[in-house]
Amino acid sequence: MSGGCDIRSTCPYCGVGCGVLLRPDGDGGLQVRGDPDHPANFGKLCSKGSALGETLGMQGRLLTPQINGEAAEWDETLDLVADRFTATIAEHGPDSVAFYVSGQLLTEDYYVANKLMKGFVGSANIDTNSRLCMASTVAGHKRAFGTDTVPGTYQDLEEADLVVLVGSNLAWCHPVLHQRLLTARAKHGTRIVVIDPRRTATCDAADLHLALQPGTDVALFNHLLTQIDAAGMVAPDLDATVTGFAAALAAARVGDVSETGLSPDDIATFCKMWTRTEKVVTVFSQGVNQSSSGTDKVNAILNCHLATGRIGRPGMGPFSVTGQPNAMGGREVGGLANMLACHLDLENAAHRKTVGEFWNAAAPLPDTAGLKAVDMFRAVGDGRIKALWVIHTNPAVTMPDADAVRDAIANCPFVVVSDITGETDTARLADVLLPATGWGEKSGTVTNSDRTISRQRAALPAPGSARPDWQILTQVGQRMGWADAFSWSSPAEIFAEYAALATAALQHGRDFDISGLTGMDDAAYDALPPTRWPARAQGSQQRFFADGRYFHTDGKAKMLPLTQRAPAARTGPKYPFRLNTGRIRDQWHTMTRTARAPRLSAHLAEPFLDINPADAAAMGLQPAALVQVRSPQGRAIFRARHTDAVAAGQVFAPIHWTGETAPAARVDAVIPSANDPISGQPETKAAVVAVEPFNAAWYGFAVSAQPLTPNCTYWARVRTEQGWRMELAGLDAPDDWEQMARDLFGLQDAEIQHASDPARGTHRIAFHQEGILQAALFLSPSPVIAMRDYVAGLPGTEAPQVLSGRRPGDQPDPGPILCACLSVGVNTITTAIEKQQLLSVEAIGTALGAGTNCGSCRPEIAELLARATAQVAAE
Ligand SMILES: Nc1nc2c(c(=O)[nH]1)N[C@H]1C(S)=C(S)[C@@H](COP(=O)(O)OP(=O)(O)OC[C@H]3O[C@@H](n4cnc5c(=O)[nH]c(N)nc54)[C@H](O)[C@@H]3O)O[C@H]1N2
Ligand SMILES: Nc1nc2c(c(=O)[nH]1)N[C@H]1C(S)=C(S)[C@@H](COP(=O)(O)OP(=O)(O)OC[C@H]3O[C@@H](n4cnc5c(=O)[nH]c(N)nc54)[C@H](O)[C@@H]3O)O[C@H]1N2
Ligand code: SF4
Ligand SMILES: [Mo]
Repeated sequence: MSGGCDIRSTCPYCGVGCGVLLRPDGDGGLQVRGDPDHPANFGKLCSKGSALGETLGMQGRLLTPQINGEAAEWDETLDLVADRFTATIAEHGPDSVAFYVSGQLLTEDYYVANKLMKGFVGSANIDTNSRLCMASTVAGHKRAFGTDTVPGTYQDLEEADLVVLVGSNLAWCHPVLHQRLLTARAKHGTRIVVIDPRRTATCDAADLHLALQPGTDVALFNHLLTQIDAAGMVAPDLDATVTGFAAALAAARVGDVSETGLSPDDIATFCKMWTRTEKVVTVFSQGVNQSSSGTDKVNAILNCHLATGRIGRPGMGPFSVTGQPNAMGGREVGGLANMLACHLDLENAAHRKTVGEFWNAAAPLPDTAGLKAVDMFRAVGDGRIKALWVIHTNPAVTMPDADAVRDAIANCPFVVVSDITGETDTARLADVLLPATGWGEKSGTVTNSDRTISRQRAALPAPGSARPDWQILTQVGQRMGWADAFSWSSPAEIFAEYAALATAALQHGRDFDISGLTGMDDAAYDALPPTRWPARAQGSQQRFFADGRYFHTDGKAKMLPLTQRAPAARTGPKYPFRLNTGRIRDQWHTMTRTARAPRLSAHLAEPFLDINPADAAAMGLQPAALVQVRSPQGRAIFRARHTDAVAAGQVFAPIHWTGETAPAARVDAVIPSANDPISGQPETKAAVVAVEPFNAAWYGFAVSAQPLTPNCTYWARVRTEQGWRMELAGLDAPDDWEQMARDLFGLQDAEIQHASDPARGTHRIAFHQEGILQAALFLSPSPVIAMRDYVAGLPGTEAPQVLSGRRPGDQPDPGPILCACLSVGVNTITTAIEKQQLLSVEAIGTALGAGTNCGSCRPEIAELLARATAQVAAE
């Protein structure tokens, strides 16, 4: 149990929203453990959560405001921001300014940003990265239920007999929830189906993997609806609670399930499992949302749950898992350009009146939606937006058509960026940089995927002169002339106002109810335990839709007639591949925090492109070669990984690398801005691209005790315990490799060792100072062969034999790290499986420790095990 000086808080990464216990280590750092009492995780943490303590520290932190790259005082900086926004609004109108914010903001920050823009600037030009993330779900929920209601809870996944994961890599993206599901399965045999064009770590634990053609989810769920009807599983009293069934079924019957490319057997198996299992939860995520038909995909899933009445009851229902820690909270405060606070609607005059009067708004609230993310950056690009404030997000990397977005930001007359570091692609383009306090230093609330509101609490002092985001926004609001409306002095006061507004909003009969949290004083707010909404002051807390009542004016839910649409971009001879994108286990988005922990970078140290072996062979790609990916929008370079996890004709690349970590591998540079027409969410999982070998004249692998920034065509760097490691490649070989190496490392005078092999064209160069290895560089005309994890551990030691690139003969090579917590490598595991005849993940855990801490790597251990045992069987 928790010790006396632990501070309870919440993990700042994914929407599972795990509780953590923080204990300052007295050295500016924090010890982080899972909170055994938090209802999201009961003490568990994944690899990212367990490594939180290693991501803190002052290196790279933004400590003072900056104006045009020069340190500045807060007062002059805030005056400048307020003056420029005020002047721009006066000259060009309220719609000439915009805020682009984030589902990682705390609810209190978000509330202030939204109030400032919609209530006082008088524009709805505030949008958030949730547009790239949850917008299709929001729109789908509103179409079906009348409100953006997530009806389920985590416990439903544990009580279900069948869990269907659609476009969700739960094992890597919501690891603790995935572990909860697997624990429940061990107890009562839950069956798991994964619907994903790609084989992921989540598939390792699945009974059935449906690798459907990208973007064909509507065809599949439409077909399921027809099978529900054919099996007589339509809820008998459906008309009492749901409208639109007949039309939805008629549209579904027109559909053609063969578009999914799945075998008739698999389709039949899936439909049988679904129709015959009452307790079914359908989890969905970005494979559904990030699509030009994302909202229809959401409704296709909701249709099936509504038709069968499998919603609003324990162990069943549709369940959208949120990505960011406060994606849900942002929806609640109305952070999207088309929403008002507290699940009220911008277009509804009565709703506007309630909010406008409550806020004592300076201007009439805007009655139409503001610019959604993609349109917002287009408007920045064509000069309609003249002042932009970006808070807690990195759009120069993560927006589709990212090069165009980067140029738009660079050319905008006035750009303010609030971040914890100035070293991001977006921050580097700012006129004004505002230092924000980060996780561990700030205080407020977040709402996770199952509507549980949890406190984040500060455990460390603000570094330098950093301030919390809510305070920065408040101080700008005051300076723009609205001191009374922006007068809070703590997050508790903001939350109190927000809860009061939510209570006033209840007159409109929406779902969002936190009336039970009104009137909390500072002490009550400080002590607030995790609380799931509805948190009603009066009435029962029963689950949503249990009584068959929904939020459309007729009190019913709506099923929608849906038609399968292909992704917006079509493959053809010029762009024959379909590019899918997503996440890896141990990195968070643009890596500004996770990449600070060396062990999180050990899992996958370089941006990659997964390509089917048949495609790789047809292209003559050698293993580990670099490939160039081209689309009409731009280019990117990745390391090719040949794997049948992706089908022929499809490729997959991760989203995490940036101008700071691998400038040639920003995947969103090749993604077009093709939006879902209803939600405005861009299709970031189905671009079309050409893939060709990148004809590098040389490849390099470098390790260094000091940070380094090369200038060759391709490089990718990550932190290690001993410094940095990096992959490099260039189109032109330099005349003098030694000089090139000296320049790369900035080591003009260090002692050099150089071994070259003229026959192979390879060079190995090392630099020592006072007998200690500073840096080493391995060069080759083909991909470099070296024991990378071993070499990466050498800087800072004597390492006389570094140029061999190999561990001395008697020591085995553990291979790439698979278990980040206990640093166990792939080779160690496969060798132990073979030599010690280990036959289960548990046995491997007992023998090596791998997978026994956070458990995030257990699916991959299971895959190694499956491969090894298959090999044995074949022998
Ligand atoms: N480790 C880690 N975890 C994270 C994050 C992170 O950065 N790193 N980010 C968080 C955030 S903000 C989010 S939004 C979530 C995202 O969580 P997920 O949605 O689970 O993650 P993704 O990898 O984006 O995409 C999920 C899957 O969609 C599949 N997919 C692509 N196209 C289709 C399709 O047409 N149909 C179907 N059915 N599937 C398709 C992809 O192959 C991919 O495996 O993760 C959260 N958790
Ligand atoms: N191709 C493709 N593109 C995608 C996706 C995809 O699957 N494929 N996924 C999309 C999705 S779902 C999402 S959610 C987005 C995520 O994309 P982003 O939100 O752009 O990525 P992050 O790296 O999370 O950016 C957060 C920024 O906030 C900063 N920060 C950290 N803490 C604080 C703080 O307390 N205050 C302030 N002010 N700043 C702070 C960080 O340093 C970082 O610069 O990417 C989207 N883009
Ligand atoms: S699953 Fe991992 S990343 Fe997500 S909240 Fe929990 S510890 Fe954090
Ligand atoms: Mo997201």
